[in-house]
Amino acid sequence: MTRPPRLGPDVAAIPDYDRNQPTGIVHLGVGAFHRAHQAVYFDRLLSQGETGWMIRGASLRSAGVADQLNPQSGLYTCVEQDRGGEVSRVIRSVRDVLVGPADPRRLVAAMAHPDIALVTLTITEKGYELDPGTGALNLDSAAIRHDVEHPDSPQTGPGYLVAALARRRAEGLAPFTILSCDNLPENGRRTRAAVVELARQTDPGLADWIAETTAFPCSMVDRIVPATTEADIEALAVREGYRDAGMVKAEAFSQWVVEDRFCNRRPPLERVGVEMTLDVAPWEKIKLRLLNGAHSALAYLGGLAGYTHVHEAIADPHLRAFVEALWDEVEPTLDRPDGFEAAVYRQALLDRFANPALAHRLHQIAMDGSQKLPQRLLATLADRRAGGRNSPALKLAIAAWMRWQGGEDARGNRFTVDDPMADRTRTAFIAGGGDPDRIVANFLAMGTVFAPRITVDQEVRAGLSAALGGLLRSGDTTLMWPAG
Ligand code: CS2
Repeated sequence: MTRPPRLGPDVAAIPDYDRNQPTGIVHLGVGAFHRAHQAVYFDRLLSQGETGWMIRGASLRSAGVADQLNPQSGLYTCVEQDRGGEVSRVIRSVRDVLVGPADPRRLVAAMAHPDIALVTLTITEKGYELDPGTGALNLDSAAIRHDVEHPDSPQTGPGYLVAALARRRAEGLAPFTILSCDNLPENGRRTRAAVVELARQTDPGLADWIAETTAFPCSMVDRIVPATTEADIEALAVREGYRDAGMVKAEAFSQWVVEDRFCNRRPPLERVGVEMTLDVAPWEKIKLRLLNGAHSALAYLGGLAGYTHVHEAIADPHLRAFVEALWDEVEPTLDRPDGFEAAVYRQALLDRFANPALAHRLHQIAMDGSQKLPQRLLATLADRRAGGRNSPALKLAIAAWMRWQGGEDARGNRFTVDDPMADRTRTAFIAGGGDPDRIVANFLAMGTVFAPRITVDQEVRAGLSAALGGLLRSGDTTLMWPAG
């Protein structure tokens, strides 16, 4: 059998728009989520005849995506997978991919180019170098210290933004709009805090200029994008007759809500289904607490029980009842924007989680829990305590995260905990010597994850200990919650 050709302009039958047009966007963190979300919206916009919104992608760590996409002229396939079947579309909005560490100055120069009006970000929660619990820039981080000492050849997302803005200011150019597309609460405000604070370390005048001139709109992004596997690439090759090392797969559902506050040219995203609004915060909270909160809870509790995928975990009657109880706890903490109906939203989430075609691995979601827990579960718990409400499902989810840090499921299978704080969380777990009170105390002592209003709360402490004690004794962690 001959090997299928690699995807490229001459291989796929691609409907046309002229890709030889100005690049208006630099995107930092060109992973699967960006390729299945923002880049798809911009591809649609360009297909409608809008110009000036091609994307220059950038990786801040490895050359992996550049090696996948550059030989394909930036082209890749987005495969939508639902129960009804699959729909593939070749996405053309990414021109090429730069690799930050290979040549940091080249990336800074690309961002400072006069055509660039917008810098979008999916650098993951940890990429902002903020304390997850407080949102303050982590000035002790080695990467931030590097960027303070070498502002012209940065390593971090905030470092690149500061370097490029400094150059634009020096050259008399307007700043670009900075649009965070990560699952952080008030992601625009947090990005602004990180960038202004970092600039202040080296150039207070620049910090003031950024604070006055640069817009950091908030945005809520939503699409489930499981990691692509080699089997997915093979299956696409069989179906389409070409090999695409950069393919991504996603559910059909996609949502993007963007705060309408730009300081430079603004793409007319409303033409391709993006909701432009003045206040994103209620939507962010709904999504972080209902979708991502349940995702993380299922990852730890379902993962400890030995499940591999989201659709398998949500089919377990105990875990399904647990997720429903968690959502009952979340609901009173939400501000309800017009058009939001909790019952409809929850049912849609259940259907999305149950999608077997995605094969979304719980381990993918379990990653970086120390960065995710504050906005997904801990803030909800704190809000409920302030309202005098008990939260057994939230406590069980948080206790399951603590148990997960031991790196062993309830059946004794070992796994690697993938988290920037894995050493500290593992020590917190091990040093507890199997005593739930001590383990919980060790975790609550981590000020960067747990806000003070949680750590000083004796009722929360006792509830977490009781839940963790049950999890440590249980050979089947799903039984920790009664089936509905
Ligand atoms: C998931 C998210 O991996 C995770 O932590 O919860 O990536 C989730 O799939 C997306 O936010 C859905 O929009």
